[in-house]
Amino acid sequence: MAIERTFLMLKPDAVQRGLMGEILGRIEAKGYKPVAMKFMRIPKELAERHYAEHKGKGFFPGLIEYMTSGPVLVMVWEGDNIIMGMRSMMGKTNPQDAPLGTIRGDLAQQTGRNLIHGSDGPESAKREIELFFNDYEIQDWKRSLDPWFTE
Ligand code: D4T
Repeated sequence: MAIERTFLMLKPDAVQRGLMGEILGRIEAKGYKPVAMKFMRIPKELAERHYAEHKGKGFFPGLIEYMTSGPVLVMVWEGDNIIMGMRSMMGKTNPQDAPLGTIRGDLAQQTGRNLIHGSDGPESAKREIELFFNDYEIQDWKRSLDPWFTE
């Protein structure tokens, strides 16, 4: 068992389309545990730092404009192998390559409106959690249902 934490973000399209409940419901039903949540408008400078690896690419300006166009829900969730588990639940970056049953496969059409971000590995999870949250905003808490999700 590898209990991990991952950074997730419901992007502006998820908020504007009223899909927060639908997406959070899937993550909760899986049994993952929320440890931090914040509803915020990302400043341009923070969006550029978050997506620093894509700076210089053709889609970068549009990506930053989209990500800063309205409020987002940033979160930290915990679970067994959650980083890869959430990547599977989200489906591929391009929703047209994401199978039905995944968040993007069921609910999105285009890469530029793909609803959700999730860290792609332990190092990016650590970097992204630290970029968006202070320690006091992250809750270590026990849930009485935990033993029904993980042995
Ligand atoms: P995020 O980071 O948003 O969860 O996306 P992924 O981890 O699934 O994919 P990514 O880093 O390759 O892309 C980051 C972000 O850029 C947008 N994008 C990407 C885009 O608008 N056009 C493109 O061609 C690519 C590759 C979508 C997600």
